[in-house]
Amino acid sequence: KSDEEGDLDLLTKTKPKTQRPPRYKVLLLNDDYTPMEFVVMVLERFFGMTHAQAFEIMLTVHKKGLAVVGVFSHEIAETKVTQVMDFALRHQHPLQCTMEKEE
Ligand code: NFA
Repeated sequence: KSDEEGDLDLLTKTKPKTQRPPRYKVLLLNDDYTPMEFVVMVLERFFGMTHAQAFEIMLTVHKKGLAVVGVFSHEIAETKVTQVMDFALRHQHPLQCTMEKEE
């Protein structure tokens, strides 16, 4: 550290922030047509949930309109969204999955 700066940060309590990589919430959205069993299967298959966990989260989405189904790095979150959207499309269900930055 330069002489000019001295230990001012010590007095003013500025603390260098340690950067953490941003995290992304993956959201599942409710709709009127996708079968409940299909949503449960999606949560088991792509988010590693047990059947009981998957059923519980599915019901939350159904009742509240949406739920966070996981929090990941940008790359993993994108992969999850793509996997769910591809799978839903292949089975001709309108299920929607999106991601958003945490905080
Ligand atoms: N609302 C859908 C139904 O009643 C079930 C569903 C749950 C869809 C969660 C999408 C997400 N068949």
